[in-house]
Amino acid sequence: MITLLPPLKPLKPRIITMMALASMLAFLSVGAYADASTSASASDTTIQIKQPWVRSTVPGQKVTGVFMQLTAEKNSKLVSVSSPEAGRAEIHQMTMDDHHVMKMRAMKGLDLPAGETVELKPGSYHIMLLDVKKQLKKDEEIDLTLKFIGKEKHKTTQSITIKVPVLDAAPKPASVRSGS
Ligand SMILES: [Cu+2]
Repeated sequence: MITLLPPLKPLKPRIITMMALASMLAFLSVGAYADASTSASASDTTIQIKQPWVRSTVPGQKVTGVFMQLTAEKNSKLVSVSSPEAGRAEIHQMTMDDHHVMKMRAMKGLDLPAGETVELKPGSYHIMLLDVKKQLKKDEEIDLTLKFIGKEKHKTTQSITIKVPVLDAAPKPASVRSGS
Protein backbone atom coordinates (compact mmCIF):
# COMPACT_ATOMS: atom_id res chain seq x y z
CA MET A 1 0.00 0.00 0.00
CA ILE A 2 2.89 2.36 0.56
CA THR A 3 3.50 2.36 -3.17
CA LEU A 4 0.35 4.46 -3.58
CA LEU A 5 1.91 7.30 -1.64
CA PRO A 6 3.89 9.86 -3.60
CA PRO A 7 7.50 10.15 -2.46
CA LEU A 8 8.17 12.87 0.07
CA LYS A 9 9.90 15.85 -1.37
CA PRO A 10 13.06 16.66 0.53
CA LEU A 11 13.10 20.12 2.05
CA LYS A 12 15.21 22.53 0.10
CA PRO A 13 18.12 24.02 2.05
CA ARG A 14 16.64 27.48 1.54
CA ILE A 15 13.47 26.47 3.39
CA ILE A 16 15.46 25.04 6.25
CA THR A 17 17.37 28.30 6.53
CA MET A 18 14.12 30.20 6.67
CA MET A 19 12.83 27.90 9.38
CA ALA A 20 15.99 28.32 11.39
CA LEU A 21 15.68 32.06 11.06
CA ALA A 22 12.06 31.99 12.12
CA SER A 23 12.83 29.95 15.21
CA MET A 24 15.73 32.24 15.99
CA LEU A 25 13.52 35.31 15.74
CA ALA A 26 10.91 33.65 17.92
CA PHE A 27 13.61 32.91 20.43
CA LEU A 28 14.90 36.46 20.37
CA SER A 29 11.46 37.94 20.84
CA VAL A 30 11.07 35.92 24.02
CA GLY A 31 14.44 37.25 25.06
CA ALA A 32 14.99 34.98 28.02
CA TYR A 33 17.66 32.32 28.02
CA ALA A 34 15.74 30.43 30.64
CA ASP A 35 13.32 29.48 27.88
CA ALA A 36 16.11 27.89 25.89
CA SER A 37 16.82 25.62 28.82
CA THR A 38 13.20 24.60 29.12
CA SER A 39 13.23 23.17 25.62
CA ALA A 40 16.47 21.35 26.34
CA SER A 41 15.01 19.56 29.32
CA ALA A 42 11.49 19.20 27.91
CA SER A 43 12.07 15.61 26.82
CA ASP A 44 12.09 13.21 29.73
CA THR A 45 15.72 13.71 30.56
CA THR A 46 17.28 14.00 33.96
CA ILE A 47 19.83 16.58 32.89
CA GLN A 48 18.97 20.25 32.97
CA ILE A 49 20.85 22.58 30.67
CA LYS A 50 20.61 26.29 31.38
CA GLN A 51 21.91 29.41 29.68
CA PRO A 52 23.91 27.76 26.93
CA TRP A 53 25.93 30.14 24.78
CA VAL A 54 28.86 30.00 22.41
CA ARG A 55 31.30 32.86 21.98
CA SER A 56 31.20 34.54 18.58
CA THR A 57 34.28 34.32 16.35
CA VAL A 58 36.13 36.61 13.97
CA PRO A 59 36.76 35.54 10.36
CA GLY A 60 39.33 32.74 10.21
CA GLN A 61 39.06 31.88 13.90
CA LYS A 62 38.93 28.12 14.29
CA VAL A 63 38.47 27.74 18.03
CA THR A 64 35.86 29.00 20.45
CA GLY A 65 34.24 28.14 23.76
CA VAL A 66 30.76 26.97 24.74
CA PHE A 67 29.36 27.62 28.19
CA MET A 68 26.28 26.55 30.16
CA GLN A 69 25.01 25.32 33.49
CA LEU A 70 24.43 21.60 33.89
CA THR A 71 22.36 20.02 36.61
CA ALA A 72 21.89 16.26 36.74
CA GLU A 73 19.14 14.70 38.81
CA LYS A 74 21.27 11.60 39.37
CA ASN A 75 25.05 11.18 39.42
CA SER A 76 26.11 11.55 35.81
CA LYS A 77 29.03 12.46 33.66
CA LEU A 78 29.31 14.53 30.52
CA VAL A 79 31.48 12.32 28.32
CA SER A 80 31.47 13.87 24.86
CA VAL A 81 30.25 16.78 22.83
CA SER A 82 29.85 17.37 19.12
CA SER A 83 28.55 20.02 16.76
CA PRO A 84 28.03 20.03 13.00
CA GLU A 85 29.78 23.44 13.02
CA ALA A 86 33.03 22.08 14.40
CA GLY A 87 35.46 19.36 13.33
CA ARG A 88 35.66 18.28 16.94
CA ALA A 89 34.79 19.37 20.43
CA GLU A 90 36.57 18.79 23.73
CA ILE A 91 35.70 19.22 27.37
CA HIS A 92 38.26 21.57 28.90
CA GLN A 93 39.28 22.81 32.28
CA MET A 94 41.02 26.13 32.73
CA THR A 95 43.24 26.65 35.73
CA MET A 96 45.85 29.13 36.85
CA ASP A 97 49.34 27.75 37.40
CA ASP A 98 51.92 28.85 39.98
CA HIS A 99 53.06 31.63 37.65
CA HIS A 100 49.53 33.02 37.32
CA VAL A 101 49.27 31.77 33.77
CA MET A 102 45.92 30.42 32.67
CA LYS A 103 46.18 26.93 31.25
CA MET A 104 43.66 24.72 29.53
CA ARG A 105 43.61 20.98 29.56
CA ALA A 106 41.29 18.46 27.98
CA MET A 107 39.30 16.27 30.34
CA LYS A 108 38.01 12.76 29.70
CA GLY A 109 34.67 13.82 31.10
CA LEU A 110 32.98 16.17 33.49
CA ASP A 111 31.38 14.73 36.63
CA LEU A 112 27.90 15.96 37.44
CA PRO A 113 27.09 15.12 41.07
CA ALA A 114 23.38 14.60 41.69
CA GLY A 115 21.47 17.84 42.21
CA GLU A 116 24.54 20.02 41.91
CA THR A 117 24.78 22.73 39.27
CA VAL A 118 28.09 22.56 37.45
CA GLU A 119 28.90 25.78 35.70
CA LEU A 120 30.80 25.91 32.44
CA LYS A 121 32.02 29.49 32.21
CA PRO A 122 34.94 31.55 30.91
CA GLY A 123 38.06 30.88 33.00
CA SER A 124 36.72 27.53 34.21
CA TYR A 125 35.20 24.42 32.68
CA HIS A 126 34.13 24.88 29.10
CA ILE A 127 33.49 23.04 25.90
CA MET A 128 36.06 23.86 23.25
CA LEU A 129 35.02 23.77 19.64
CA LEU A 130 37.96 23.10 17.34
CA ASP A 131 38.20 23.26 13.55
CA VAL A 132 35.17 25.56 13.49
CA LYS A 133 33.91 25.54 9.91
CA LYS A 134 32.52 29.05 9.56
CA GLN A 135 32.46 32.35 11.38
CA LEU A 136 29.96 32.32 14.25
CA LYS A 137 28.16 35.64 14.37
CA LYS A 138 26.20 37.09 17.23
CA ASP A 139 22.53 36.06 17.31
CA GLU A 140 23.09 32.98 15.18
CA GLU A 141 22.51 29.54 16.65
CA ILE A 142 24.44 26.32 16.47
CA ASP A 143 23.42 22.75 17.21
CA LEU A 144 25.31 21.03 19.96
CA THR A 145 24.95 17.41 21.04
CA LEU A 146 25.99 16.44 24.55
CA LYS A 147 26.42 12.83 25.58
CA PHE A 148 26.00 11.84 29.21
CA ILE A 149 26.39 8.58 31.08
CA GLY A 150 24.64 7.74 34.31
CA LYS A 151 26.87 6.70 37.17
CA GLU A 152 24.21 4.86 39.15
CA LYS A 153 23.85 1.05 39.24
CA HIS A 154 22.87 0.57 35.62
CA LYS A 155 24.77 2.84 33.33
CA THR A 156 22.57 4.76 30.99
CA THR A 157 23.66 6.75 28.01
CA GLN A 158 21.84 9.85 26.99
CA SER A 159 22.34 12.28 24.14
CA ILE A 160 20.79 15.72 24.19
CA THR A 161 20.90 18.08 21.24
CA ILE A 162 20.34 21.75 21.97
CA LYS A 163 20.36 25.02 20.09
CA VAL A 164 23.10 27.27 21.41
CA PRO A 165 22.89 31.02 20.76
CA VAL A 166 26.02 32.83 19.62
CA LEU A 167 26.90 35.75 21.88
CA ASP A 168 29.81 38.20 22.16
CA ALA A 169 29.93 37.94 25.94
CA ALA A 170 28.37 36.02 28.82
CA PRO A 171 24.65 36.69 29.26
CA LYS A 172 23.56 38.43 32.42
CA PRO A 173 22.35 35.99 35.07
CA ALA A 174 18.71 35.14 34.55
CA SER A 175 16.57 37.35 36.71
CA VAL A 176 14.49 35.63 39.33
CA ARG A 177 11.06 35.01 37.95
CA SER A 178 8.24 36.53 39.90
CA GLY A 179 4.80 35.00 40.31
CA SER A 180 3.45 31.54 39.41
CU1 LIG B 1 39.61 25.26 26.02
